[in-house]
Amino acid sequence: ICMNNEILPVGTATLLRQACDKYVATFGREPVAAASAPGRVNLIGEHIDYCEGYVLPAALPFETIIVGGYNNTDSCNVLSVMGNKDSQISFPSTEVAELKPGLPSWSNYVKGTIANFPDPVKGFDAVIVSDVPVGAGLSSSAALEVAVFTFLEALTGYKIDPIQKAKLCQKAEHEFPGVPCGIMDQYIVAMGKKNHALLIDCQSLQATQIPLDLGDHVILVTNSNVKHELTGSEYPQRRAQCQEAADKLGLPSLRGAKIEDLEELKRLNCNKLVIMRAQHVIEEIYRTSEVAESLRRNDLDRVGKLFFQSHYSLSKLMEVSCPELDELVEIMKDVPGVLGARMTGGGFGGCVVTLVKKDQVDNLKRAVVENYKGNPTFLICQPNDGARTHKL
Ligand code: GAF
Repeated sequence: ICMNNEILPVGTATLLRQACDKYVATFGREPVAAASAPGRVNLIGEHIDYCEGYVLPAALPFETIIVGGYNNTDSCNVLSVMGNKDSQISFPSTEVAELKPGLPSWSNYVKGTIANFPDPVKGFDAVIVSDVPVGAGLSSSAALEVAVFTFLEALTGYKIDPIQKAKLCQKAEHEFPGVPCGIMDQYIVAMGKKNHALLIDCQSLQATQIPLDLGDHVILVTNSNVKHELTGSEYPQRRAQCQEAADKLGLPSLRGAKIEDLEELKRLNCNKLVIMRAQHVIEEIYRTSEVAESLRRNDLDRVGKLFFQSHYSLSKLMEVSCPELDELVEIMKDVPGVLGARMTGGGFGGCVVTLVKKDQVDNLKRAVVENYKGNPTFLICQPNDGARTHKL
């Protein structure tokens, strides 16, 4: 649903009904199990999860929903109605262990998750629907993995601790789509809390709930609607560079590094790019804790300043921004009521998060629509609960 360039969530009840109707029409029976998992937006702590630092994401009211049931055969049939074209995959339940990545690309998230589900799966039919924007850096992939996993829990009755669930879904993403992601997306998608962001310690995997009660301010998410290809090799490269810095310092990860260590890296003749990545990570870990602290104190001015700093660091040191995201932040920084803005997610396209006064949101949108060269869309971040099952 799109009004004035604003994307509104379809709503759980409507998505569930769509999925159930499609299931009945396709498989000729009523579904018996249903699960959902949301998209997410990261407030700060970017390119930090794989360095074992702090991240601060929130789950969104956009969801991926799966309904289905056993079919008394040994065939697994999954129909996706994401996007405007239906697409179905089928494979024998006896060959789950032999599943391999391949086309269509959405099926990798499904197959990877089924292959990593700890309990044997019997033949089933399922339908997937979603209103999580795809390719926007809002974690449609983690939403799909965690939704599939939660659906399998509902179907089989095999329950698992949500941290383990997040880890298995992360493993699925490493093995099938082949993205060496950190734990942030699967964690927040599995464990998000309504009206809260989670300050996740990616080392201990413990999280603190931070109420996102912003008074007369809101977090606006602006989708640049660009996705640069070429990103395939960039993400693993950043991860490797951060690990190289940690290795040079004799540390398991950059979590343990301090600002002074940058001098040590220079002294060790470390590659310049590696030092830039390390500087981003070390400073961003501090910024993330400080944003959580400032939110608790209700010091939104400080939160905004840290958002801008984070963006410049991602753009200049980590080099994961792109002209369109930089342009959006530049436009936004001069709009009244904007306290801070930064790119969010993996980068090279996707979205900007902006902390802005509620009564200036329309003004901000106008400024963006008039000045941004692309086609922006907007959504308001209203934090949602993480994955859950639904009674049918
Ligand atoms: C992507 C990854 F999947 C996350 O693990 C995280 O590293 C993020 O990029 C950057 O913060 O979403």
